[in-house]
Amino acid sequence: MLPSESNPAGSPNVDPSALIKEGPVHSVTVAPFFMSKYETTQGQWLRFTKRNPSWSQAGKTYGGALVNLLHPLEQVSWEECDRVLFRLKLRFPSEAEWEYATRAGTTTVYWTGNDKKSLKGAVNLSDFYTKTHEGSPAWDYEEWLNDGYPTTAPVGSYDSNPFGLHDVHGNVWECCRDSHSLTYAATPTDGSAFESKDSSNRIIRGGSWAEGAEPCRSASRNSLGPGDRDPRIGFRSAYSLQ
Ligand SMILES: [Ca+2]
Ligand SMILES: [Ca+2]
Repeated sequence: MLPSESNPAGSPNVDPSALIKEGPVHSVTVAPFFMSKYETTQGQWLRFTKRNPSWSQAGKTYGGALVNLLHPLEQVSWEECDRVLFRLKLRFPSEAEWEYATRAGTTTVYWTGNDKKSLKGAVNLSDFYTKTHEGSPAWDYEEWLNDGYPTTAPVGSYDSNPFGLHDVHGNVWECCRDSHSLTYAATPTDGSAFESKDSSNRIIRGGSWAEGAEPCRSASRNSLGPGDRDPRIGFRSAYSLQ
C-alpha cells in the first residue's frame, strides 16, 4: 500500500487532493488474505442476525429506485459488525489491506485513473440522479455522472477493479480495523491494523452514495466512533489465510 500525497510530482501515487493525514507515502507488505468481492449486503446481515437496520432498507423506494436485499448493509455500528464478524470467523480488513485491494496494482487517484470522470460506470456517488430525485441542497453532486441510484445501489451494479472487487469507490463507506490516526507515522508496515488506546474511533474508506468523487479517492481516509450508525457506512469482510 502506498497512501497518496501531493508531492513529489512525477512519483507514483501522487494525488493533488491528498491531505496530511493521508501521508507520508510508505511501503507495506501485506500477508495473503481474502477480501469480499462485494460490500456486505442487507440480505447477508438479515440471515446472520435476523435484523436489518439499514436506512435505505429493502422494500422501500427512493427516487423511483426500489431497494432490495442486494443493497449494502448500512446504519450498523463498528462494534456490532466486529462481534458478528468474529462469530463468522471473518474480520474487518486493515487499512493497508483495504487500500491494496482497492488500488489493485494501480497508482492513480482512483483505480479507474486520475480524472474523476474515469469513475463513470464503476461507481455510485452523489450524482445527477441523486440531485434530481432524493438530494438535499447542502450536498455536493457530481453532475456529470448519472448512475441511476439516489441512495445505495445493489452491490456489483458497476464495473469491478482489476482484482474483481466492486464498489470499492462509493456506494457505502467501508469500516476498517484500524484506530483513527492523524498520519501513518505509527502504522505497522506488515499490513496489520494500527490499534491505539488513545482513540476509540475507527477508520472508514471509500466514500459513499451521499458524497462526490473527492472522498472516494483510493487514499482518502475518514473515521467514525465505534458505536456510531450512519446510512452512508457499511463494511466489506476479510479473511486471513495465515
Ligand atoms: Ca448515485
Ligand atoms: Ca464502498
